[in-house]
Amino acid sequence: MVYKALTIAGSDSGGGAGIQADLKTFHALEVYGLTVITAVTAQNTVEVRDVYPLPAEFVRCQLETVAYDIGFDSAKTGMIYSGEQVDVIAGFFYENPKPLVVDPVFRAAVGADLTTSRAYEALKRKLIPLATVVTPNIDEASIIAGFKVENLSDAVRAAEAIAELGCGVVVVKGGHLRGDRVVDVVYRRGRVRFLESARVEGGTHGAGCSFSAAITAYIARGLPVDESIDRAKEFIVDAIRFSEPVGKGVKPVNPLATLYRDSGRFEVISMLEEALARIERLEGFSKLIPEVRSNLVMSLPYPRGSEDVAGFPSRISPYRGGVKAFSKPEFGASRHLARAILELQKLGFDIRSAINLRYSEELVEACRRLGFRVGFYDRREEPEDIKRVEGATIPWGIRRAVESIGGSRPDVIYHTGDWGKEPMVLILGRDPFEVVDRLEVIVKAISGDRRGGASDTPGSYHRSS
Ligand code: PXL
Repeated sequence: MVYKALTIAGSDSGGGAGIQADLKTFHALEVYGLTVITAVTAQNTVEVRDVYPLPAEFVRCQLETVAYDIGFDSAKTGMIYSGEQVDVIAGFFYENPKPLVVDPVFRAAVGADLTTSRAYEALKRKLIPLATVVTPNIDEASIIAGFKVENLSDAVRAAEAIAELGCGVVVVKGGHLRGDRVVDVVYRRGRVRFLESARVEGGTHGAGCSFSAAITAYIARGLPVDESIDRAKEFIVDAIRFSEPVGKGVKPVNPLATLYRDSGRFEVISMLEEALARIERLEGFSKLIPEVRSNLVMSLPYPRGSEDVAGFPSRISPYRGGVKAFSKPEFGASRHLARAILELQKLGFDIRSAINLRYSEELVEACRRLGFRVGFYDRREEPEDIKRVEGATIPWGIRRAVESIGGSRPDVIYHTGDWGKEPMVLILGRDPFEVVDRLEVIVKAISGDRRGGASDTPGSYHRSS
């Protein structure tokens, strides 16, 4: 079964908004995407340099061509440049009714007009009345409703006024209102509902496009409109939170974060199992296991918290001269190591895996000699206000350790303990295989030392730049 959705929007050459955001969103939600392009923009993360609208007749041609052979279960509109284009699109949906999400797009986030005044008059009079859902932000809602929206009750009044134009549901997005929570107004036939979320840090280029595309995709898959809106909200919060810089300006949202996270689950578990097997074969490793025992962890891409980090619930223990884990890896099985790698990722490092080892000067020295970048923090220097917050110690320590090596990517981090706190060494890596590669050279170097000879492992092992 293939579900299909259509987007009618502008192309963003920067890849973050418009057609590009919509297609990523459709496919992330397992919906086949069709595209009717209204305009081509020349833009990046800093500016919209130019806009090249396509003739209304060519918009019609694209619409009729995809509808004739392929068809679609739902559609959305984004940037529509000219009044003639709106006329063509409204004419098409008047003749061929389909679930339609209208996302009014008037200005780019970087501040350029993406439409004409004749177009938004036509949008209001001809297209919005045909819409199943309309998704203005407060600026767009102000323009359509004809008064300035400054707070939540204005947003409700604006939603009411827009609904009067004849559409089904109006979602006035509250992202541009102040406050540490974001509240969207969902209005349908005299009933108001509020959709709340925490305000997340992150880039927002393409957020409106991805949100409306997600609603469209869920509708294409047959979900009721209200549930489609609720799920789209969750989807967009994740996409904003995991936005990544691609240029010097506004970060685009990341509609693929959820998909990559979900698809990484099997790989994370199987890599941990394979890496553990290598550790169990590693002669002399049991001496490196601390009192609290070792754990080996790996996070999913774009982890939300320790629930997205897998490790061994039983930990790794000395066993008959070697080592063993008496459980399979599971998500949520580590708190300490999870906090460490989550903090390292927050600092921008591609470090998704770690193991903890018993501290010794000899071990730290060996790591240095092997050319690893070794960060250090002193737990006795932990400020009182950090101590009081549950779970804050490790992130604080990780930040200190990274500072201790000038902000560069660490390969190893250690601390020498405090009252009741065992000193510990963490070996870090992109994935558990890199961690085990490092363990292998470390174990070899240490046993070489014990035999009295110098290590023959080249320092060039250290791969990160
Ligand atoms: O996010 C609104 C938007 C929609 N469509 C295109 C855009 C933008 C913002 O830049 O460029 C093509």
